[in-house]
Amino acid sequence: MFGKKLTVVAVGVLGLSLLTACGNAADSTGGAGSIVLGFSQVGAESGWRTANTKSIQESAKSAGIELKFSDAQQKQENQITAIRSFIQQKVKVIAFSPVVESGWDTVLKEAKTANIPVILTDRSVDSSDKSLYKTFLGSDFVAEGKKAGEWLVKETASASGDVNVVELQGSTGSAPANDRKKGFADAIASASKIKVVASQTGEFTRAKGKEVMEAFLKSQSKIDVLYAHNDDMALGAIEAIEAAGKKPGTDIKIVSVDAVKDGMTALADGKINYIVECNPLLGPQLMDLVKKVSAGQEVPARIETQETEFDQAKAKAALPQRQY
Ligand code: GYE
Repeated sequence: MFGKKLTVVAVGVLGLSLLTACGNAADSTGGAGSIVLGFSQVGAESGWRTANTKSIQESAKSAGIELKFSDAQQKQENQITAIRSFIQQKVKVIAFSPVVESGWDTVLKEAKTANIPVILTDRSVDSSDKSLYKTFLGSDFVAEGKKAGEWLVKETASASGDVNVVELQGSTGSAPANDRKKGFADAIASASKIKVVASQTGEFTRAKGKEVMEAFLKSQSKIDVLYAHNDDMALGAIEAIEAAGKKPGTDIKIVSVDAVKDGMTALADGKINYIVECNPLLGPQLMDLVKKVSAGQEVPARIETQETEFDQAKAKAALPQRQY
């Protein structure tokens, strides 16, 4: 009984110190001598994000790194507040996955002035001053979009008429939305019959993916293909397509990015046709980088994640071992 009360108090204090800007002037190594890492996450918008958060939390624990985790709920202003709070708390290292690409120079300069190294993970920033962060660990989103486009070019090689594509973009201004759009557009540029007839943000969520697909189905007389910047939006769109009496994967072909379990299941079931993988399990590599930069070691400026692609047969084979 007494023990239980103590736990509640401890959790309360921890919650408070995560929320308050100043906290209790923790030193940079933390009480037990472990490294303190301040991490600002994008939000909880997708299956990818959930897997990414879990990977970061678990690997911090097993690396003995004290993690101060903050969820920005897809808002840049929340991330800027979190980063400022980490600076005030004098964490040893700051890592974050920027919600959008632009507008980071001021807060990154503040971290630099405070001598706190910053690691970008998953998404990057468009700052021209590369001294504002130590490294960027994550995927090549242009390459992902290109792979989706290349698949479509092959898939429709023998189609006689126009191939009408609708596109569900990720969150506006985010690196994966900008880059996946660009990579796809580049890959289909030479195939003149492939036409993107509508393109709108679905904010990387199922709910918005469904809503925007409903609107596309009303406004477009002929949709042959859906290109979704992530699986969650594709899964939402599948609901809209089925509600409109059409068969996803057959009447409307679907290509998406991520390869999370629900996406892979829809692929194996024939409702999605192709998925380009984007690996969310960045935690172990991130903790390794945190240890290196906090020890003042040099790290490569860019570390790219290794990824593959899945068609329906490959998804069926991979699904039993899929962790996320
Ligand atoms: O593809 C999407 C998530 O930044 C790579 O963000 C990440 C993207 C991922 O919401 O599902």
